[in-house]
Amino acid sequence: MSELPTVAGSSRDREIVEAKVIVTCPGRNFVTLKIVTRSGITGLGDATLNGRELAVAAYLQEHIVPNLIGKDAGRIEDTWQFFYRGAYWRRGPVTMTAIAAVDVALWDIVAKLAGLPLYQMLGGRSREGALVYAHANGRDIAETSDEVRRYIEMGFRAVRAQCAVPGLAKTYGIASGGKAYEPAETQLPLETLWSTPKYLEIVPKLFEQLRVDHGNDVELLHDGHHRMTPIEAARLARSLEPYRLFWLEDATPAENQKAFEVIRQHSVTPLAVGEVFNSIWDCKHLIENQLIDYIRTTIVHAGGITHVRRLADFASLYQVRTGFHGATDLSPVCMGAALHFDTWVPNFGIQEWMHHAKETDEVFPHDYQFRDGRLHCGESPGHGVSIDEKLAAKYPYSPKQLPIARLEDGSMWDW
Ligand code: KDG
Ligand code: MG
Repeated sequence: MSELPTVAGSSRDREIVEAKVIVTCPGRNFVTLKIVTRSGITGLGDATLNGRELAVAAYLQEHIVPNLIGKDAGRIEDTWQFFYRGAYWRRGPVTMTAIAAVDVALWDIVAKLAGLPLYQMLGGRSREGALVYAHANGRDIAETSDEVRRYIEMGFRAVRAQCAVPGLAKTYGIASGGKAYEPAETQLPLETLWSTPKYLEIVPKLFEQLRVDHGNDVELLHDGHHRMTPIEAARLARSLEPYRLFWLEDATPAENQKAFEVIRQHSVTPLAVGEVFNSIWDCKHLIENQLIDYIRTTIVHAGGITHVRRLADFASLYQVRTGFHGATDLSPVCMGAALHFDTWVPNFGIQEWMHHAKETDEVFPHDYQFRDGRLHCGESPGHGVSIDEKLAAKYPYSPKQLPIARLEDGSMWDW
């Protein structure tokens, strides 16, 4: 191919000469792909798949890195197609997370070469900042309400609220021992007990009290963590209608997408789903049948900016808006890329933001900043997130997995 010099350098300057997989645990585990071009520009992509980190690290190391060396970093689309179509084995969380890491790192490089913030490469700014929601949780309704107040006082306009379920020893998403809650806490999965009848008793009472305590201005959200059957989810969605939720998330496991028709038939509470989806094919039926209002599929777990842009454009045809997953197990690199995407995407809804630990923020210095209830992605070229590799090396990988749920009779239950 001819050497056409451009503002962004020649294809020789853009040649990938190094690709490195960095695994680190500053507060929790993260996998990061760093790509370096001949001209010395570096790009970073998040490759973290909570509890299955080393599967993606090995996929990258063994199957992707050897194919990257010598490629032109400017050929983002072709590289995406190479790894997606070329692998024969399409989709799935491990593959799509690995492809996402490459894709985000390449977008980072190309934006740096152009000297532009990444959102500018996507089509420019559509809004001043990305509305974010924080996580409030508590051991009872009063404590959860205090937490909601604390976030409102910090300037948040949207808060997700989760409350411990009376009669259950431990509820996922509720902090223990005064620490912030962390999705994956133990080396082997912690076995917890679950009761949907008990859960369905407390949740409407929680939101009734939150509206009494905080009025109607704040947006309130809730996550069902895929634990209900379709008719239980419909009952909850209907019972929450007076409290005007921004969304009810992951009401049922989403393999059975017909379930959303049942919920829709009974309720006008907006529905969000998709943090475990990996491709546009997982979302297609729900979106084109208008069974959901927000799609949560993220850049890191669904093939990167290149694929999620396609998904968001498709969703826009049906007035479905984005609401990207942003728990602590998605690294600051993913958050930086997501915020540039959020700054551009026309059908933006909201962005989740669970604060990372101090050590995580130190290993991944970033441009994004919180102001007036929104996150602002920053203006430096690329996605605005870097890595301190020396510091990262001080935090070796420490295996951790998500808890599992069993019913009170011992049967395994859904996430
Ligand atoms: O890895 C799983 C967590 O990210 C997830 O359980 C958190 O549901 C979650 C959320 O909405 O942030
Ligand atoms: Mg969730």
